[in-house]
Amino acid sequence: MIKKFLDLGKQPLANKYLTKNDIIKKKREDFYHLEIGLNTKNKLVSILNTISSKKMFDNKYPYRASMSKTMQKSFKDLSLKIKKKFKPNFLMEIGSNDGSFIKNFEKKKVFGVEPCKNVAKITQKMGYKTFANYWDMSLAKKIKSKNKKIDLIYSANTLSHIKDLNSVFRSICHVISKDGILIIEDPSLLECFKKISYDQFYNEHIYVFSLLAIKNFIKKYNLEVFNVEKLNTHGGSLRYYIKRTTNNRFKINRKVKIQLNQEKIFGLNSFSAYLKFKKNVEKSRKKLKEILINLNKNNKKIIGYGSTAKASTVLTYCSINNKIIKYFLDTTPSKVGKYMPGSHIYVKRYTKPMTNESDYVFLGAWNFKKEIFKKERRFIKRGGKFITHVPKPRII
Ligand code: DWN
Repeated sequence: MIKKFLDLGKQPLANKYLTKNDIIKKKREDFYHLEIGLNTKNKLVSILNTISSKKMFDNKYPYRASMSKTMQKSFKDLSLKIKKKFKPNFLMEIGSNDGSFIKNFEKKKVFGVEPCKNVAKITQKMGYKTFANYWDMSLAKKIKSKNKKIDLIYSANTLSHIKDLNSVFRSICHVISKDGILIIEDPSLLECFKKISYDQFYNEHIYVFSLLAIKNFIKKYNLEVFNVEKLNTHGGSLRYYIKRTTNNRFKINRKVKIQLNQEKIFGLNSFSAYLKFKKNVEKSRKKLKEILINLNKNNKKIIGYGSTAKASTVLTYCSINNKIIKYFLDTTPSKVGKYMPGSHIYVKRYTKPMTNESDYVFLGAWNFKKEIFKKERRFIKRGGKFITHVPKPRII
């Protein structure tokens, strides 16, 4: 049974940026009702009104993992760990994006699966075999028939984007060797609740996983989590190391039990924690609106930094548009010169560290605060102020 616990109202598709022409022609934007619910049986948390993958992950997809040093380092460190600990002969990445992970492996030892053709072209041009397809059983059968056995599959911030998780894991089981290892990483529901980072929920994030839910879900595929790592990336993620229950090469690490206990102690097992989160989100919205609207009333200039899918979600939920936030700075070429979905805030190219750009800067990419504050230390030193909504809306 699915119990709804949060309603973030009508939302645009979070990565559907508009061109100047779209704005002039007042192009109709797709909106959907963003409601979030808990599956009381397996504890999976998902959005209730989903958008088709074909509509979300098309050949104009703007996100590039390489736009942050934090993610580049995270993928490099993981590749070294994988080579040392698992020594895979042949591995696959589901959701290879612009190659930030697979580029750390020899071309003949790895291949990618990336449905967004504009993004798949990037790794193909780098010389990496990349299937520009959605991950499903038909692709799994094609891969299995043409490739030697796959002994490691990696997938970051992708499986939580695919509605049919049964097809996902059935297809993984079809291609991975009997002693193969699956490593997935996605935002952590526990961290989302602790940080009140409700912007983790949007059309692309069909699920926000917990270890509890993943453990429950993969049981029917004779899979089990044998290790789990807490990551600071993407606002607090979990990296799950998964094997077949028949694979005795790796013991269950005690970190699995520790994480499960932390999720249970927080209350992810009981609906009251979800209702408490809802209340916290509503308080957060009220406070952020108050800060931004008051600054605007006092004629303070506010810009945004890091035009994220998360930021579009927050700003739409808080009814903040280009009257309050003048523009966003962003490094991603495919976002620059465009307008954010919903708020229609213009995205300006980030070219150099800020000087006296603005009185206040809304931190859209709060998940990269450390990296950004390092880049903008002069702005901060000169008294520049950032505004964040995580964990509580405030000026920092
Ligand atoms: O799950 C998803 C994650 C992995 O990426 C996808 N569904 C979509 C996307 O979500 P997001 O847009 O919230 O991702 P990020 O990685 O938080 O976006 C960061 C944005 O900030 C990028 O547009 C790049 C930009 N940026 C910047 O302008 N200056 C980032 C850094 C670190 C910077 O210094």
